[in-house]
Amino acid sequence: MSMSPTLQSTEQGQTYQNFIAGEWRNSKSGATFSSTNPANTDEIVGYFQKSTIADLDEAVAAARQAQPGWAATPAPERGEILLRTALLLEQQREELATLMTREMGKVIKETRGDIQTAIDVAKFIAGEGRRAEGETIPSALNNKFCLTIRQPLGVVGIITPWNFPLAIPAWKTLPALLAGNAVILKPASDTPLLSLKMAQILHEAGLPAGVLNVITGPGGVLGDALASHKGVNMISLTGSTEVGRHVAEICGRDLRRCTLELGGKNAVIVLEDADLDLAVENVAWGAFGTSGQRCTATSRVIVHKAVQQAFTDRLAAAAEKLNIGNGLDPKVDMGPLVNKGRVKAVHEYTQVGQMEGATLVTGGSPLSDGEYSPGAFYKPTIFTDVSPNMRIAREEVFGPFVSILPISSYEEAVQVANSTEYGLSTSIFTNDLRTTFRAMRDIEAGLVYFNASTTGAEIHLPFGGMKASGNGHRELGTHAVEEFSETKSVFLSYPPAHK
Ligand code: UN1
Repeated sequence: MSMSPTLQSTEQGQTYQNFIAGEWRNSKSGATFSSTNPANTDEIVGYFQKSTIADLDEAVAAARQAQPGWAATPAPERGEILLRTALLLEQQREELATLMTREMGKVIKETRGDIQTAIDVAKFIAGEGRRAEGETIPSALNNKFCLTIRQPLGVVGIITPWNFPLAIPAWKTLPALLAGNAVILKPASDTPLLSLKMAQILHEAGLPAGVLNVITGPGGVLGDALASHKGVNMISLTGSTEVGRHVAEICGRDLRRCTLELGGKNAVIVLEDADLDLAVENVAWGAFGTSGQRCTATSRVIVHKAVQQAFTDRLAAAAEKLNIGNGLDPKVDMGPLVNKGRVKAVHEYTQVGQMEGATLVTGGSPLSDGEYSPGAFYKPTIFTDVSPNMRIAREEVFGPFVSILPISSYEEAVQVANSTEYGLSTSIFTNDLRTTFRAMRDIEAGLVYFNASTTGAEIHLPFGGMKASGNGHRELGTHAVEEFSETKSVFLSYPPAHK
């Protein structure tokens, strides 16, 4: 297969193509859009295809054509391709991390982690190719044997966000492929580059043409068309709760399988007996790491009144110490937001917090002077004396923005923690074993941490949220491949012959 040179070099402003049927192709629209560096929006990272429904139709046709052959390939062989992918990703880790920081903004230490997540997923899922694909289960009847087999769904449409430009595309695409599906991947328009890189690497690793197709372009048009396409059997989306509801409605009309990972309003509970320095360190990381742009970011701290002042002072000191700048500089702790639109959106929440009567402790404005002026920077922002009914206590901000809510008991802390529509990740700082076990039971969240940040999920455990943080599915973990498979129950009877 011939590889277009477009992905080989990373000169500023080069044009990238869609990956369809094993080939690099321009969009039929003839139009492109640019992706810029959020630390310096004058720097164009690349131009990408502004794809249309005609391009999507081509991608779906290619996927449908390739899928039966891929499904017929033994699962261990499918796994081998993922293992080779992991090794290629390892070789290119530094180059890919640098590109990701340039395109998305998060600091190089974090983009290395993002690539590492993809490597870990590739290795873990590769091994799934050699596991039994089903169960054998005793029958209730004589002379009967029962088993289950797992089969691919067909073509899976994957829609990914910009905050984990490789990790999330990888953790959806690789299990979908291992299960024998063909995939159409539509990455976020702020960060399409790493998905194209992943396609290139998978094909170098031996993935047949048409099994993975990547198209870039406007989420509204392409997302809706993908979710309603008669040639697509399933949608897997990570994004906002608003977009998730919309996509689920479209899928619902055709009863198309749809798995959603959506927003969060993740809380850290700091009880009276907490190790305050440990709590401060972890809240600073959870709230300001990735500039707060994670679905698992810490955006509320529910803190016992007895330690509220001490905690707030120490957190403010930690926030003010953060070195903000271009994430490629290894001394920088926090990079920009993904674009200037996000800066505006976060700043609106600062104004909402002030109008609602919460106390601004630190931050609360964009950073736009001098070296910051061409970038999308916002100061780490802390509000205290926030009450649970305020919008800044309920709505996902997706920025370096944290609300401190005082409480006076464990019971009140749990009630406040559970009082939003979301249920993704909650952490509790306590040294009391009884409180630990009660919280494990009482917290309404798919991820519950103790004495740690709300971020930092491990790929071999199920990942996902309760309530409006998803629609009841879990990704990753030991059942990652099931999300992308049909299960068939098989009943074999072998009664004695009739004569
Ligand atoms: C997300 O923000 O969409 O636990 C996922 C974490 C990451 C995953 C976040 N590993 O924060």
